[in-house]
Amino acid sequence: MRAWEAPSVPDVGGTGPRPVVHDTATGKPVDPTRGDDRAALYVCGITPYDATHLGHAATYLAFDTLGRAWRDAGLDVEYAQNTTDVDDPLLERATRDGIDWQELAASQIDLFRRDMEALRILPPDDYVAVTDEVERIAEAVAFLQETGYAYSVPTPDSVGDDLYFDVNRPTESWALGDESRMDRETMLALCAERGGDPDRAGKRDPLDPLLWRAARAGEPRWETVLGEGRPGWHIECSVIAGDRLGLPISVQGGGSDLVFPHHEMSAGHAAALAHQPLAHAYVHTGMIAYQGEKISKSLGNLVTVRGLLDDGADPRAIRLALLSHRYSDDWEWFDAELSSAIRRLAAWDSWATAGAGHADDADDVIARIRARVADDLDTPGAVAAVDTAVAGGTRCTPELVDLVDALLGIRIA
Ligand code: 5CA
Ligand code: ZN
Repeated sequence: MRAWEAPSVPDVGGTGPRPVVHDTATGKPVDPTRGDDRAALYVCGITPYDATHLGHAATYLAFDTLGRAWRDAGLDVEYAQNTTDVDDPLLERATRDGIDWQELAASQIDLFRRDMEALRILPPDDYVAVTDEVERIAEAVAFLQETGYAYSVPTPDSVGDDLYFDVNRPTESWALGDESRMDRETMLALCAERGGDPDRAGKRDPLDPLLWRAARAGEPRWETVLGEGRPGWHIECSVIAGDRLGLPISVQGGGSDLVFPHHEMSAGHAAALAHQPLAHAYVHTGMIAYQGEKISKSLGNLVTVRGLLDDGADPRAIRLALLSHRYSDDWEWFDAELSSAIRRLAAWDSWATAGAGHADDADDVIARIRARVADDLDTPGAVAAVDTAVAGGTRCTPELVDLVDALLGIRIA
């Protein structure tokens, strides 16, 4: 599927350090490329049923920064992202609003593309709609069934059986709890909250996730090797990541609400399919709140990128406001975030236009920004390095302007 238009990224002289990122699975900082000159990134995409909110924007911006830092370090980056364009929340929203689910998805994906373009987020090389991959996913599930990782649960009102993944069947590269490091009670609670069905009768373990949902009356369906139905959630990301990037990938990314069950189960499916870990590192962004609660489509406390742009916000200021927080922190959005970013940007712009000060320090500032971004994407540190240069009388050289553009995605002047 078409992604969105790529922003220009200037060529900057020299190279930055290799980025190190925090891996949720081990709790440690790692170089997820393991010294390789290729980096493979998969980031879980949107479920397209409502406008892009600041939480989504912050998450995609964090992985955009990682991609920029890898490129700056001289690596080849391959990036794939899905869009969950068939799933319960999308179907429920379409039914509620009396619109066709495919039209809803198409319009929201379009809006997402425009928001990503406005924010100058680098597009994935492969932007993959789940509805285009159903046959491939069904084949993978059929393979899991043949190899004993999937089992069926009878479904009285449907044309076939649902298929579930057996989390207790051993694989050499995955054990339940490895990626998320959670206890069983927490896992059960999170499953119930995040799309799982721990109480479904007939499962071997309440934690077993759905791999394939047999067709129900009125629901979208595809005719596949498994009969008619549609895929479960976690398997889509395992199959798309493996097919498009090859396993193990360097980083599996998303918000911290995907740690469990989504990334844990995706890793389990990958291990069962390919006897490989899904990723060398699982990297998670913090949750952004608004009005005291995590911003979420289901809660309705949305601050959308579109809304801010329609109110006249400079997209660079939205970007700078988000970059001023550490990607892994949970934080709350206040309207003052934007006004403070606008002020900072004005200071940076007039600094760049003035062209005064000592040019000798510019190389130190470049090195400092590179070091901060490579250190677990410390963008607040990088922003502070620019602030210090602005306040300290460093001259803004063309190289500095390019470096800020290449790493932070903001063109000043
Ligand atoms: N389609 C699935 C992933 S396969 C999904 O989670 N879609 S989503 O639209 O619900 O979320 C898209 C991305 O935004 C996910 O990585 C999610 O973790 C992240 N996200 C959602 N809400 C927030 C928030 N309030 N703050 C930060 N990131 C968020
Ligand atoms: Zn995903």
